[in-house]
Amino acid sequence: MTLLALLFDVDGTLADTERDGHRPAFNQAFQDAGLDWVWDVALYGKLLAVTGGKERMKHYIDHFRPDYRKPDNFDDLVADLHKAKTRHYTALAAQGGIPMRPGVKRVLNEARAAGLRLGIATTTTPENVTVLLEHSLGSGTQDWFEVIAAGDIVPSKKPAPDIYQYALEKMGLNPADCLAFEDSENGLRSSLGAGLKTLVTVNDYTLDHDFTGASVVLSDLGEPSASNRRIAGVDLNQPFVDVAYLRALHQS
Ligand code: XBP
Ligand code: MG
Repeated sequence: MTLLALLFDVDGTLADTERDGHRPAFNQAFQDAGLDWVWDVALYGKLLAVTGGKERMKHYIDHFRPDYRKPDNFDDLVADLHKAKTRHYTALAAQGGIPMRPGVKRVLNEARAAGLRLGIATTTTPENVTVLLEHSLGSGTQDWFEVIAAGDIVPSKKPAPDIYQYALEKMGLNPADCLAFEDSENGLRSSLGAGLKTLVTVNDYTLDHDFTGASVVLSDLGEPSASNRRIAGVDLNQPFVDVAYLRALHQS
């Protein structure tokens, strides 16, 4: 079994986008529309149980706002709010305000140099990904990824395996020849469901998620100058992730 490709989640994995990116963008859209919907840091953590921004807004109304009377055109309202939210998010990302997580840029560069193929499988809106890559990873970096599988391109979002299966199919790859990178339980259920060995890097929102089935759970990818921490899974006795580490993890 040779490692041929790496498939990456975006939100929480490539960058810490949720708390200071998506969350304020939702709040700004709600405020623009004159709604009294306010998602603080703690509430947003609960809402992250549901992937997809439109799905998350509906979940919020159904489970947290029994007082709210839905208008007849509620689905249209949610769609409009989501468009506004995407404008706010992409404006923020275009300022380069959302940095890549430790080790991400280095591992991507090393993987490219080693001839590994790269893809993306995310539930977020496609333009969120391209703007983030362009401004936080670097100009032209979206071309590093053969496929950017994102958003409503599949009917069922994570934890369903559909988005990973879509990416694998577009790249003509067998799951056994790939590794997935995730940060959340929903993401892990999705990647495992598609048959992918998965490396998890946690963040503040996902620390206490159930990562049963992950090959390894790490604090982050680490850097040669800044070791990461292994939280669970196989111990390869290496203080940061590089291509040799990924090949060994894939074999393990
Ligand atoms: C990401 C998501 C997305 C983003 C918001 O999950 O759940 O909904 O929070 O993006 P994952 P949109 O990292 O598992 O892919 O508002 O564009 O949906
Ligand atoms: Mg994620």
